[in-house]
Amino acid sequence: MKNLNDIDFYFITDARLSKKGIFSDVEDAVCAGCRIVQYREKAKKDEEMIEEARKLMESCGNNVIFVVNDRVDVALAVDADGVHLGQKDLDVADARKILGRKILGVTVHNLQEARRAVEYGADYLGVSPIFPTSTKSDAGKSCGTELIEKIKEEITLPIVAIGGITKANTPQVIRAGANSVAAISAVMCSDDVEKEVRDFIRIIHERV
Ligand code: TZP
Ligand code: MG
Repeated sequence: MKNLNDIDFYFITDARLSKKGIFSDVEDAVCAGCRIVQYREKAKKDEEMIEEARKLMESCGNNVIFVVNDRVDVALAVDADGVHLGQKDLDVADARKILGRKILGVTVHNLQEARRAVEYGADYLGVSPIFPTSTKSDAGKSCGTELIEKIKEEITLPIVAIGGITKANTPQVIRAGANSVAAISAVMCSDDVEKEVRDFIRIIHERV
């Protein structure tokens, strides 16, 4: 069963940083026990994205949530489980209308954005960037784990922390209240994606 309350490590594809390709990476992540995969692709043509998304969705099967970054149209075309949107993408209120009951994740950088995302129907929040990152050039100033604590005080939606996350700083992020962490470079720069994802999942569940 797909349930946002079960997510721990949140896997995001990155064709530029990948060593073995995104299809192999997603298979590895699923094998490692990851419960949510985001297809993130900024450069390809629509039809190629749709083809890739379809293929990745097959690897995710019936138990792993599959969401598409940025592109509501691609998500609908492949009947993905949902979409992840940033503040510069389609507005959350409009996206909710289009998506019906599909999962809607929204990146937030402060408490006001978090409140608005909740009000207009987000299902989970991506809090970003927790630490400095070079993977996303326009990620903005890092908010630290303090923002997770602040959001957690008044919002009950699952929180996915992203930006500069490593195995070493994951305990601090989970202690602050994140339900899940996403890490791109920390996983992609390894030759063994499956092992990295397994390690992250173990660390997330360890008593911290
Ligand atoms: N959104 C906010 S920060 C980020 C994205 C996609 C990049 C995270 O990459 P890394 O390598 O885990 O810092
Ligand atoms: Mg976006």
